[in-house]
Amino acid sequence: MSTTNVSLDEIYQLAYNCLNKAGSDHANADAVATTIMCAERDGSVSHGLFRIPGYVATLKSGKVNGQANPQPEQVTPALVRCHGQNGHAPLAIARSIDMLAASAKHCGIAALNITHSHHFAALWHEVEALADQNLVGFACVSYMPAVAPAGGNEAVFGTNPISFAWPRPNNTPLVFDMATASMAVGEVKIAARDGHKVPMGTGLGPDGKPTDDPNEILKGVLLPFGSYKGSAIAMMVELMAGPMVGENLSFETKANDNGDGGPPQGGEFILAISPEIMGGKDWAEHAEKLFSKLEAMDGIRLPGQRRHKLRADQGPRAVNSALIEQLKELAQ
Ligand code: NDP
Ligand code: PYC
Repeated sequence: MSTTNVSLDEIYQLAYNCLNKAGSDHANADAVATTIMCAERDGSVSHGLFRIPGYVATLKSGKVNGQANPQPEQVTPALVRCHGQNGHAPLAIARSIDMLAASAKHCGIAALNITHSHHFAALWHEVEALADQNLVGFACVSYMPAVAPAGGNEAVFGTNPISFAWPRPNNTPLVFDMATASMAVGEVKIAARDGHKVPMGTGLGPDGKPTDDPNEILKGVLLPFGSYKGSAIAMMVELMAGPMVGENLSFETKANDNGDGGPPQGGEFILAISPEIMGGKDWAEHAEKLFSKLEAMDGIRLPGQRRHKLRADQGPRAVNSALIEQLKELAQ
């Protein structure tokens, strides 16, 4: 694969220019371009610049409102709601996180429901923003059917990621962020683009048979991670990011989508918890006992550590050259 070195500023600017040219106003283009730059910076390549053609397609098709002006509202002391005004999700999230954090610091636990927004990003952004305020964060979002429930071969669930962050004062937080599918669609697409196989168990081809060919899986279905256990968690996400927040299930989302290839409309559920109110003053010290034990073991690393190590390097990132050329055209 041919790559081009691009600085973090250039990544942000290229993303911003593509979105702005396609109709996003400054606030919306800035919020999405920031998540794209952070994804590339942290090595979340499947949710970095790779996603820009999809974001642009939704602006061009008119599915997404590039002028969305989402305003979070305090529904109860422990519940914040934000109608995304059919915009891309990053602006609604960015504008709502501080209200959610303040609610959790007051009540001990608080939730944020985001509706009518289009999520196409890695899910660690929102929970890390909570951990930065010494709060525990949990988030989940649904998608469109891409994953067969355990035992089946027909897609019903989205790739339905969940993310979790635990704050570590004076350290980077403990964060995991994972599709409840064996692999995110974005990762399967990157493997197909770069000519790599994927592990057996990732998905089934259109004939319903297991395969390690990402192109066949993209025509067939993904499998949930961990068989029926991952399938149950994917189902939980359908409910928590759907009916629980007043939004669609993945199969309903697909029925309403215009097929432009970009993010569909959906809901997101985010939970924030104050470990100090919940567990007492020594919460951080106590948790460190677990992290020290894990870090002392051979072959173990904490989730999130790969990204945080990459983040420390502020230098240029090697990005697929054909993608850069495609984005330069979109930005013109
Ligand atoms: P991965 O399987 O690559 O990683 C999942 C998690 O496991 C990460 O937190 C990762 O940490 C951690 N991890 C990986 N390897 C190890 C290891 N050896 N030891 C300990 N921890 C490890 O991610 P997915 O393919 O499941 O998802 C990729 C991205 O796709 C996510 O950011 C997700 O949010 C996004 N996505 C977004 C969707 C949406 O609708 N917006 C839908 C589906 C997915 P680390 O990062 O440090 O490697
Ligand atoms: O990679 O599965 C995925 C995905 C879906 C929506 C955004 N990313």
